[in-house]
Amino acid sequence: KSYDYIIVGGGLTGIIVADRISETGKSVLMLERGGPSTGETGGTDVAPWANGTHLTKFDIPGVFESLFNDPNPWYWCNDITFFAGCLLGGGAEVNGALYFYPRDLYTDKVATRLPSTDHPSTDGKRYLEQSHDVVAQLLNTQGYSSITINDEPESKDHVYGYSPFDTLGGMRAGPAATYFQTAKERSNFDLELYAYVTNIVRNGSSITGVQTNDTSLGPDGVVSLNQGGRVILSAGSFGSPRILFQSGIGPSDMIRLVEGNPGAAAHLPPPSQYINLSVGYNVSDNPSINLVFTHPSIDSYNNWATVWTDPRPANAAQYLANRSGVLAAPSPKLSFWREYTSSDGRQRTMQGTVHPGGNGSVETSFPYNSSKVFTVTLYLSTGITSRGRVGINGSLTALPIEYPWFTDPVDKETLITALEDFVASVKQVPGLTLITPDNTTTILDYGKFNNYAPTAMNSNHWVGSNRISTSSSTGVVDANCKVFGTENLFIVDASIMPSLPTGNPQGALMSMAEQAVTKILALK
Ligand code: 6FA
Ligand code: ABL
Repeated sequence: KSYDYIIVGGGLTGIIVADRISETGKSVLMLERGGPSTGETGGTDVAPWANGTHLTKFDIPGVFESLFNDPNPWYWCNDITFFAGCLLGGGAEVNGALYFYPRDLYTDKVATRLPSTDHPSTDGKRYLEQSHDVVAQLLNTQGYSSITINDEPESKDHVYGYSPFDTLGGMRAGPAATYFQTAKERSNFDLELYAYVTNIVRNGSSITGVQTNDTSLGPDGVVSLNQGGRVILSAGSFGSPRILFQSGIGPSDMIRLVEGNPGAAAHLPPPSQYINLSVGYNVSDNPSINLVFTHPSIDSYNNWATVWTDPRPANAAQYLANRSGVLAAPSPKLSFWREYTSSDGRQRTMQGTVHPGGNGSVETSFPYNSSKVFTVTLYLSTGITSRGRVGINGSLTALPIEYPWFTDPVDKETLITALEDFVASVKQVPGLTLITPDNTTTILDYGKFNNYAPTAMNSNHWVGSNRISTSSSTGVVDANCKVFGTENLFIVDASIMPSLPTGNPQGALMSMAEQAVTKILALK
């Protein structure tokens, strides 16, 4: 069987692309390397306390933090050195579900398909809000005001609000619960799970199909395009670059690594057909740093340690009864923003996220009560100038070759200023104590990361490794998301986004995917 469109990757953006294209009647195949995720998609990783239901790890928002201490974390991609979800739904199944409408893109379509909520419990009440209230008090002393965040996407200076999520009916939703549900009803839409794409098959600039590991899908595992067909890569910021390298597209040092791998080398086109593009360069991720506080009012919720195996019985019963209560929401409780004008004259945005618990990140010589801690993550977002590079090693593992955080010292200086501003009025909130860093470490020392591992600045928001641009010397795809130097290869995923949005990126990425499909379908 051959197709008009082959979508590689059934993650956050790939599902949207597949749904919107299948809507037109074109034949669409979506190839996803992982298996099912939520109960609705056939996932079976049901919580031990939800026996007899279809409520999996990916359905129950309140088990989010347990994804990071699961003894068998099969859902993380095993050949990427940072967190990425390799299952149907991709990152949207394993993320914190924070969902911000972008301030500068067209989002009506996305918001109609998947509206955000800042009160995910089905009874409309909010739970476990102590850390929200304490930080709101602190921010009030600094001139911030409270807003409903997604009602005013433009407001990103001195504002805070209840964190909004992409849950529906007290369950994790994302594209798998929305766009995928309409796509899968169409007879012109096919999905293959556990289908790993290594490379695209091409004749010079003309793409003829994709190479998979599944020989039931076609001769030697190759799935072919129909005449005039197109391949769209949606394999993510690490996954899409790796497919390009294995297709002879990218910088020569990366293609050389593929040539050195006998299995992969066999699929490379002849060197005369290599396309030299800056694949992997220009990647960015928010630098972030955690502060841990204690306050007598806080319930740290056992640092989320038992939500998967043994949650508080009343909370489990309430969630099972009607998807309400503490477990209907992931950990974040409050989000806030402040704009800075840095010493280079550029505007940079600081974002903060607050969640109860310390997740083992507490380092202090202070005596403190671990049942009363909460974490504030400060990120630097829009306006950052630091960029890194992602690529592969000789075993084809995808990884950062140059870390993207603080390659420009002005980014670092701005985040340190933001940290100092944030803690400046701690004493004005009765009972509030900063415990990491504690009073033996100044914010300046902490913010210089003398004791802070560079990779701890990771935010899992990698964008830009195949950035969209006006020319092949500065980017990988053109304004229609088409890979330079090809006739029918496109990329729509986080890798094309040239710089970070003001908040956690999934809302902006979904909006981007809607726009991208519109452009691709308009192309003759
Ligand atoms: N973003 C938010 O907006 N809010 C959050 O709260 C948030 N939290 C997290 C988080 O807690 C974690 C741990 C992570 C990892 C990310 C978070 N993000 C958050 C970021 C957000 O999820 C990502 O930015 C977003 O998912 C990126 O969307 P993409 O579509 O670009 O990429 P995905 O990883 O979602 O999908 C790629 C898909 O391709 C996967 O399903 C993968 O299995 C598949 N794939 C990859 N290579 C393939 C191959 N060779 N063949 C076939 N399939 C492949
Ligand atoms: C995001 O956007 C980030 O990518 C995640 O790192 C973040 O979750 C979520 N949203 C929620 O804010 C954090 C967890 O809260 C930590 O417990 C965990 O150690 C960390 O991700 C791992 O990167």
